[in-house]
Amino acid sequence: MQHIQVIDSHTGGEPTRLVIGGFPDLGTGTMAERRERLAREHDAWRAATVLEPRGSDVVVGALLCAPQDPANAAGVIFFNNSGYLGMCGHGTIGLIASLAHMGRIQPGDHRIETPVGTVTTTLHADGSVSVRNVPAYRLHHQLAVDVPGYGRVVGDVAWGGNWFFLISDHGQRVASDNLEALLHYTCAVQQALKDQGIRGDNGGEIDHIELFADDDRADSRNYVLCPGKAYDRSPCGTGTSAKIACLAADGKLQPGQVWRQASIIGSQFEASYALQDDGKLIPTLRGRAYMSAEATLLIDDADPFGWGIRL
Ligand code: PYC
Repeated sequence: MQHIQVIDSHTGGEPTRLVIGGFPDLGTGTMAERRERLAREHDAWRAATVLEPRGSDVVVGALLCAPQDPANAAGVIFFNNSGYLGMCGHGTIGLIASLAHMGRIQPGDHRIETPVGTVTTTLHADGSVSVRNVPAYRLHHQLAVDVPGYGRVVGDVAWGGNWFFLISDHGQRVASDNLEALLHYTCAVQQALKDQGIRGDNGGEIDHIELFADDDRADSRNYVLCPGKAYDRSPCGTGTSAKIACLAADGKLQPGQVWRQASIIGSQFEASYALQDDGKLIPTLRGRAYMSAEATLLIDDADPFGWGIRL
């Protein structure tokens, strides 16, 4: 029998399963190097943690790691039902809230190493968490892609810690009673980008598709398709970072100005940005996570689905 210790939380409805013990030792190195090792040699542990029968398509896993730089609070590797993520905004908020729940950190600033760079977080006295993300930027403005079944779709390609295709003019109803149609449309866009060889910098796959609509209680409402065909219940921290980069590039949001991004289920992140001396744009996201479970996952050697249901 294998044992994996986890803490579950959700950030704006999107779950994070923080693995605090039981995974194989990944040794030393950067989080990118350790993510590579996990994917190459121990992927079964990812699958066992987030796939059914223990997990579901919507669960994002976060492996807590010792940081490379002891001055940082922790390292983390994010993963989901289909593979590995770069950064994860809702997951970082969940990680910080979980570390606070475990009594490992107090309110204040805490630096976290991720596979795409180190982010600075703030645990606020009210329990909310701010994340100063890795630099975000827009790579392509109003790029057209031919989407079978839908025709020409125009969107921006931007980096916010993962690669996003952001579409405002989509003709879809971005509402929680229209999830099936939104999934169908965004999966078609995701596939068309892949088939037509449209990628981010360094060949990065544009695996998140983000649709926008007006919202009564926020500056915008989004629907975000994640790799693995699940939609983000939260407003998506890296997706909101990509949005901020596009708004800044269009001159529609000034440094320090607050942008309220609502998710498809109505949860919200507050976002803003600062410009570094080198001109790079650093988004900050603020949100809140709630604890939902402390558990030990069991993998029975005799269980045919013990390492997850892979279809
Ligand atoms: O919050 O950045 C995010 C995120 C990525 C995938 C799911 N959530």
